[in-house]
Amino acid sequence: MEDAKKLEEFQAKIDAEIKIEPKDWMPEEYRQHLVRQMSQHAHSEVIGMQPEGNWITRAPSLRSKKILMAKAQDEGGHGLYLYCATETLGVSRDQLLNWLHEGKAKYASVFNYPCLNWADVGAIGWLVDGAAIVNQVSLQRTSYGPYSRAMVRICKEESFHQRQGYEIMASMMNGTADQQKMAQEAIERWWWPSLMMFGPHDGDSPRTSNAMKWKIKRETNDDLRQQFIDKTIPQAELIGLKVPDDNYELLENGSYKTSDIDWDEFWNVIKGNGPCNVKRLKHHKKAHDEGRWVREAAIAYNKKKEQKLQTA
Ligand code: FAQ
Repeated sequence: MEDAKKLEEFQAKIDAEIKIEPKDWMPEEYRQHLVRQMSQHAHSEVIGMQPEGNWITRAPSLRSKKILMAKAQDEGGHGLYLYCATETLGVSRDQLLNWLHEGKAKYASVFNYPCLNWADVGAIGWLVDGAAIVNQVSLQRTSYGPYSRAMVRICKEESFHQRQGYEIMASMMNGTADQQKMAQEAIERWWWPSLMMFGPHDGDSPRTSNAMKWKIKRETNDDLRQQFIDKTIPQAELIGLKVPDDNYELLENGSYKTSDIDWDEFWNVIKGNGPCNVKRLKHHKKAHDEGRWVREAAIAYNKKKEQKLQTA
């Protein structure tokens, strides 16, 4: 079949909400767009373990330690589903990780900020996972089958993450004046970086047009950001927290008008100049190098098992 005809059929499938599966024909641009977005999503999950992971040994109770350990493990698991889903597009995991280590692949800018204290752990769960959920619920309807199915599973776990973060913030707001101050300072640190997770304004987002045409993205960056703002401001107010924006205002349609993001800060962090970019990547490379023997041992074990099966 000619490419023009294949392209027409491909778009007709997308328009009819039929999922594209790994063995289906797809335009090379669609494949590359997915490899980029899905692998960056996977890297974000794995790098995202670092800011909170650092607090596992310092969690204030056995209960909170168990919850945080489970959450960090979940994020690692999400990375693995997403790497597997990306591999169905014909790229090896080694290649994906090389792109990350060479600085060619991005990950969510929010993870380049430091997690300074226990209130930050709460703010990450509440705001960062909260923002991730809004985006991922929308991505459950993405056009590529393996990505869409990974999202369904991931969203179930993320909602637990969001609630545990909100619970930390709510208990601190029920605590001493010092704890309340810590919680307020944490929302001030994490509010703007969480809004940045949705990416640039629609008019400045070069990827949105193709992503919407191919139904990779189902809603635009600004629409998703607004959904998050409208959900989150009432949650903050309910427990006595104030978002760090003097100009926010509830409109008659029930939506909030807010100040604009500092886009210079956003692009600067994406270019590698955030407070923790160097540290995050260095830590990932070190963990990857130190884990080489585990990967080699697993491969050798599997080979041995296969040989045994063949000779049995
Ligand atoms: N950070 O044209 P657009 C999580 C880049 S999971 C860094 O708008 P697009 C779980 C963008 O890649 C969080 N880079 O691009 C967790 C592009 O550069 P490129 C991750 C960003 O793809 C919680 C350029 O700017 N979620 O948090 C960012 O249409 C707690 C132009 O942008 C996902 O990845 C940013 N914030 O829209 C784990 C969701 N924004 O690639 C641990 C899937 C933009 O051309 C603890 N991804 N860029 O060189 C998406 O929905 C989209 O890719 C967007 C960006 C919305 C991130």
